[in-house]
This record gives sequence, C-alpha cells and structure tokens, in this order.
Amino acid sequence: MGKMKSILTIAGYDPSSGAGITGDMDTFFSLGLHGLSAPTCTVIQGPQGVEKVYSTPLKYFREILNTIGKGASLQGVKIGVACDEPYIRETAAFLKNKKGIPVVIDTVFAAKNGTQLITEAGISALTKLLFPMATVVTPNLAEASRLCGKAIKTMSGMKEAARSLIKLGPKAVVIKGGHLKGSPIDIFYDGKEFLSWEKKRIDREVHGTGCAFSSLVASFLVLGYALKDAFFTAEEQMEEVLKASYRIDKLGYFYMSAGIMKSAQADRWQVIHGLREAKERLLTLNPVELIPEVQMNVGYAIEGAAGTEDVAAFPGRIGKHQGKIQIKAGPLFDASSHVALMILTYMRYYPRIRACANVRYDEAIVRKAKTAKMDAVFYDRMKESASTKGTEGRGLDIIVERVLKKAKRPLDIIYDKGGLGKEPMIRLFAKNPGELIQKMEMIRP
Ligand code: PXL
Repeated sequence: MGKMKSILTIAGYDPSSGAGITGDMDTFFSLGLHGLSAPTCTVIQGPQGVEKVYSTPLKYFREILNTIGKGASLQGVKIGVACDEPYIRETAAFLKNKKGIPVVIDTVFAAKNGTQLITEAGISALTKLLFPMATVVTPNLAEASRLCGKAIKTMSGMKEAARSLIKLGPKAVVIKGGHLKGSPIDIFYDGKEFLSWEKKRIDREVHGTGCAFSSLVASFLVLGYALKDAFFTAEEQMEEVLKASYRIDKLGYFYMSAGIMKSAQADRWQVIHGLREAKERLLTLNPVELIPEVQMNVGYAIEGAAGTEDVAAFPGRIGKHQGKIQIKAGPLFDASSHVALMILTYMRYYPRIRACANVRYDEAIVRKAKTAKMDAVFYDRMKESASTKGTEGRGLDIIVERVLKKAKRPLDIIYDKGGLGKEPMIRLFAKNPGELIQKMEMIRP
C-alpha cells in the first residue's frame, strides 16, 4: 500500500463519539487518511450533553506531542478544544517544527449547553500564538462575536468580522452563520475574495457539526485541494452527512458519521455489484430449466438490512424467451417484495445468509440438490391454515420462518409442492449471489 497520509487532531476527547477526537477520527478515516490524536481534555458527556471537563495532565499532553512529532510525518493538523494557555504553548512549539503543512483551527469555546471548553487566557493565547500559524480558522457567529468584541448578527457583520480576523494571521477565515436569522450562510474570506455557501436548515440538533466541518476542511487540504475547493467540498460533504444523522438513544442529540454513511454507501454498491455479476453469469449459463411459471428473482441484502429498501433484486423478475434467460431491468433496491421478505426473515435467524432466488420446482431438481449434499427441507402448503395464506408475499416469509424455526440450522433449500392455486417452488439461499449461482449450477437438471 505504501505510505499513508496522516493528520493529527489536537482536541478534546468525547466518549460519545460525536465531537472532538472521536468524531475527527471518523472524518479522517472516511476520507482515507490516517488519524492521530492528542487530547487536551476529556469531556464527560453523552447524547444529553456535557457534564464535566477534565483537562489532560500537561505532562501527558507534552509527551504525546513529542512522541508523535518525532515518529510520524504529518501532512496536516486540526485543532479543536484548546482548553487552556499551557496546552496552546505546547501546541505552538510543536507546530514550529511542522512548517508548511495545513493547520485548521476550529475555535471551540463552549458546548451547546454553555459549558466552557476553553479559559479566557486560552482564547487570548489561541489568537496570539496559533492564529498566525493557521491556514484556516472556523469560528461560528458566537465565537466570531467574542473574538471581535461585538455581536455579529448580519451578513455585513460577518464580512466585517472576517476582515478583522484575517488580520490576526490566518490565511483564510470561515465564519459559520448557522444561527443567522433567515437563511443560514457560511462565508469564506482569504483576504482577497469572499465566497459563501447557503446551508439547508435542518430541524434537529446534531452534535459535533463544527468538529466535523473543520476536520473535513483539514482533510481536503491534506488531500491537496486548494483552500476554496476545500471549503466548498467540506460544505457539500456536511450536507450529505447531516442528512444521514441519527440518534443513539430515544432522546438527546443527533449524531453524524461520515464513516457510517460511507460504509452504508459502499455496502449498497457491493450488493448491486454482486447482483450485476450474477446477471452476467445467468445470461452466460442460461439455466432456463430453473425458471418457474411465475418467473424467477434473485435478491441480495446489505449487511444488517432493516427492510425491503435494503434488499436489491431485478424489477419485473427474470423470465425466459425463446430458450433464453431474459432479465428486463436492474438490479435495483426495493425491487421485489417476495424475495426480499424471505431474505429479511432468513437474516433474523442467520444474518450471514443474504441472498435468495426462487427456482422452478421439479422432483429431479430436489433430488440433485440432495445428491450434492445440500440441506433441503420440504414445507407442506396443503396444511396451511386459511389465516396464513393472506397476500402472496406474506405467505412466503411465513414459510421461511416456520421451517427455520423448526430446523434449527441454516438450510440451502426450502421447497413446497404447491397449494391451492400456488405453483410449487424451490427457494435457494446463499451468502451472496455468487454462491447462489454455484448452487443453481449444482441443481440444474
Ligand atoms: O462541539 C464542540 C465540542 C468540541 N469538542 C469536544 C466537545 C464539544 C462539545 O461538546 O465535547 C470534545
């Protein structure tokens, strides 16, 4: 793999993984950067907010910086909660030996509930010692107001603040206007031009947004983006991650994670990719003998699927025409309720088994499966009570449920010989579509 780019966050430790170091790591790793950290303090908190703050013994903090400074070649630094003057002095000394790499300072002064996260002496040391070394500083309206000594409430006030903050030494200033009346707008100023980004207002309190934004800016700078591009790209990415924010308890703040968001996106791609490969294999192998009257479908669910929206299949199903397998469209998510419900039911018992296809019933096919040592269990639909027949899709997952519950082991095949007005059917299960197709080849008459 070669050498990985590394970025250091000097910030507070949030045990709930929303803000600070734990949040910053999530951002760094999600963008393919290796994250290192030096905690200035531990902020005791959960989704209900900050309770207490304990600063890191200065000696520990110094030793962490010394060791990291000697051992790792860093490509960027992000600073969050700076805590107090001594930590800022150590940080400034550390940065003196790291000239030329981007330094993003998120001026964190207080938590949402008002708990102070930096001392007055700290604020003054931050601006005097660290602002001149900064590539970007990212105050919100309250922090910019505190730094400029007057309340900022309007866009022209924000611009005036940016002009005065740039004089303190950073190459660029981003003022976050999330609490502006009317549209929330962030502005960027590099001493030459103003840029702005109008944000979408969201109706939830998300913890750690400031940390995530500044980590994104720092990460994009490490990745080689120009200042303006880092600003815009961080804003775009924030919008995405905020949309995917979630709660970790019934009440309290929402959390956000670029890592979780990206892993979900990657999972969905992997599922689509698996089904595309299956589609190619099916077209090549052309197992028309396995297509039932009602046609076939092949479904594949993401890890931890919660509903049919997490299961992909082929819309309009897989049929045959003039001796050839015909796949009309897809794969797509939420494209089949039958196969999807069977997979979701199966996954409640065996979460690793995420693929299913329905196959034409034939005694010879079941015999071949058994000869190949597949575990096939018969379900008698004739014995079904009227109450479970219900709608088509529902019946099938109840079959899966009943058979697995009784079998107490994962099965390759659950089949039935039909019922009133129901075509007999074989349901084939596997970990993934590749394994599913292998099984189809094994049972093909
Ligand atoms: O969101 C500001 C912030 C930053 N860093 C840490 C925090 C908080 C707020 O709680 O705990 C460590």
